[in-house]
Amino acid sequence: LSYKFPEGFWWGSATSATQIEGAANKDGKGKNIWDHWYELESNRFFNNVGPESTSDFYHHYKEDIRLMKQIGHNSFRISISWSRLIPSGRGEVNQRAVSFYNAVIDNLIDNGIEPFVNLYHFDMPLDLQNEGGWESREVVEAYKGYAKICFELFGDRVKKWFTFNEPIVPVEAGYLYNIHYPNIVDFKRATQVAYNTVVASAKAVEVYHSLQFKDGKIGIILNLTPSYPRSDHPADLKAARIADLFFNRCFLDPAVLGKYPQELIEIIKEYSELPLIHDGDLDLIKNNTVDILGVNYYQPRRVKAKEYAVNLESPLMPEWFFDRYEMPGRKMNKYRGWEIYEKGIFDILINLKDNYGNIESFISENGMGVEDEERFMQNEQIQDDYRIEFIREHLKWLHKSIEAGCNVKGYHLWTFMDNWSWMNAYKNRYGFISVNIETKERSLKKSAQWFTEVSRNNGF
Ligand code: BGP
Repeated sequence: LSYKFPEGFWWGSATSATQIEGAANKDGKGKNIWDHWYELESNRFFNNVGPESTSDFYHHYKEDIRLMKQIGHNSFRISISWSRLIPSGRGEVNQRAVSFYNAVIDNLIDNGIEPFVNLYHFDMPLDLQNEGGWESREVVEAYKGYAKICFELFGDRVKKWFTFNEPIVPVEAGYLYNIHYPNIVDFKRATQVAYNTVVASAKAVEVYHSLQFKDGKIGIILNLTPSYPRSDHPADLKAARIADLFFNRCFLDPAVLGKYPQELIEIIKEYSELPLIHDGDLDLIKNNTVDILGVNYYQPRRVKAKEYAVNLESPLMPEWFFDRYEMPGRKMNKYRGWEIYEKGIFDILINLKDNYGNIESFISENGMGVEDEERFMQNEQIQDDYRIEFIREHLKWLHKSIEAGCNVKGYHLWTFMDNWSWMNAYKNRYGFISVNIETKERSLKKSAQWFTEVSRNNGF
């Protein structure tokens, strides 16, 4: 083997409740913002494929876990659907949801697959959104209560917990760029949402640690997007630093170091207002840093200094401070339009080693979305050689980072099987396994077979 990984390396994949479970209106599940938005906008956004059925993991989980085992997974990330477990977000617990998650967790463990469980993957219960969502401190308290219930119900068996997946996404998509529900464009409110999420995460960490589970760890999953400046010119360097502050460090620093970067505070104070901070918050954040960090990595951000002065009449956005830069010659995923830059994974991990105490981490998402993947069907199998190459090249850099001393423990692909996605429905396929959306039939792509060998051999 040219690339041998350390003993016990975590091989697997990740998914989220809303994207795979289906059964969105069944067995007592309450509505979340996605169920609601889908009802409102299905024709416009989702080609009529929605979270109500998607890949129907809810009814196929046994078969899916068998497939996971077959392709060599030793770990798998799910998320719990808050509105399935607690239909109104607080109050009564839905016992059918408890049975479902117990069955999934037990089935994974029985098959030698360690469950990694995330508490929040963009899926606010609708009743709580109607109370203000993440802008409301009562909702933060409701989340704390939900987290505690999850730990108490499943913490005897689940040893890897995550408070949030990509908390920047609801901020950007829901409160800045008008892409996700509640479709608000307001920097000040976005700042409050981001801040309250950090507080909520710290509260969940505090509760988890107070329950003193043996061998358990709790972390957060961040989409760390390295910001590369166009040149060494000080203005470009500053632009890249500011992009990094807004998109990475606003969550990374409080979660891992227990404090916000001063430069970010100064920028926000100068152009907007700091969020509402409650007494004791800053100590809470300081004292409840995470044990482990999941890193989602898809593509870098190429930035340069602004070419033209900001229009001060336009709404405040992070992009006030930098422009995007189309680097000539960059390698693209031609099936989706995202840049592929494998070394980004190494740069992120070296940064964690050098500036974040070499916190224990793993790659919690990385993957390649491809439109119309059926066109690569041959001999009844999707021949996704492009995905094999994509994973292999990222793994090489991951291996290099381990050699360089980075404390990185695993690799999870996004995703196990094709699933419904927030804005693309079933357009971009990411899975090792393809799913026929009509019949729900599962079949292994070529990459699944390749990955089986990699995980069994612990390298390639
Ligand atoms: C990440 C999310 C996932 C997933 C993935 C792919 O940001 O954590 O939920 O959807 O991106 O993105 P998309 O489905 O938009 O192609």
